[in-house]
Amino acid sequence: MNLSAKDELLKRLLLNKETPISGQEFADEYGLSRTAIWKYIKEFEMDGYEITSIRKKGYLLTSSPDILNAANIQKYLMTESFGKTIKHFDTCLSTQLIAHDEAQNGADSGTIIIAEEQTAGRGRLTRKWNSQMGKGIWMSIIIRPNLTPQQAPQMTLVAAVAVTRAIQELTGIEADIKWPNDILIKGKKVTGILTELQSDPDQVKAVILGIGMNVNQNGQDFPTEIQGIATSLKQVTGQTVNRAELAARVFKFLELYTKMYEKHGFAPIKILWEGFSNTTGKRIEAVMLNETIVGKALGISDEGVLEIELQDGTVRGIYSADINIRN
Ligand code: BTX
Repeated sequence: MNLSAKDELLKRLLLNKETPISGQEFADEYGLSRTAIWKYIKEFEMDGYEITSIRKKGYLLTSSPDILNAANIQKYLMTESFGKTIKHFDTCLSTQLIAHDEAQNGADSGTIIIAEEQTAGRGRLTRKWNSQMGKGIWMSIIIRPNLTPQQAPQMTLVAAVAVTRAIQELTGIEADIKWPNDILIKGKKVTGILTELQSDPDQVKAVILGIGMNVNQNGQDFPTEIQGIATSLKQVTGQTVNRAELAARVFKFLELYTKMYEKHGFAPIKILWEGFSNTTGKRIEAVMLNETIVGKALGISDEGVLEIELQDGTVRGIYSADINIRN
């Protein structure tokens, strides 16, 4: 995707902590004047970035107000273990890839891999997840719950409830959950969740929970093909949201609900989930790999399976699908 000159300049400053960015070279590359570059720098400073100007060399970023590193997030942390270890990357292909390696190497439950930008962020079924520099929360959480592989999809619902509660607590906005993994505001996707596993045949070794939250994008920051379906918290609230604080709230609820789930099973999560669901009671179309069915969503079972009543009155349990709401 093409970034604006201003966004590109910020990205280069963020990625080049050692090498100054030459204002003249950048201006030439973008066909701008040096004064235009200087104005961008002043705007970044107004946003809280600290930038040093080195004579004859260029600009160097020395401090950033809104970086998702451990120091910034841990200021807000209210957990026992989630977020105690945070590995932060300016850019990476996908935090899921790094988290899988870390989990394989024995990372503790609650370890977070988080990035400012993903260049190959992924959704389900090899779909792409747009993960623009500095605008969202792109993270993978390693959790080691005591679960069988069959139970693991329930962790998607645990995460969906945690994210929705965190958004509600920090911004006052009540988002909807569309089964199984979309968090929507006014029908547009603000967060996606991807649950992957490392497992033995009868015991999960690690759940790698990928959470992608759109936080501070403006509408035009999204690629055109998703502008109609994606939204960010900034677009909804009209205000810039503190990403580090939001990430810490997600960890708080994720730890709380994971513990609740391990102790009391899925029943309390189901109640919370139903409270946020925009799927239950609706006429829906469930698109699966090999078939599409239409019916009324009755709700989720005690296992987290979506139950759909078909036209002939029979009830089908769906484990994984894309849901389109018909009314
Ligand atoms: P999903 O398969 O349900 O959704 C993917 C679809 O959502 C895409 O095909 C596209 O239509 C749309 N989309 C892409 N990017 C965005 C976006 N930023 N906002 C709204 N809609 C979008 C959802 O998969 C699971 C996404 C998990 C992303 C996290 S980020 C951290 C971790 N690392 C990683 O590579 N993935 C996860």
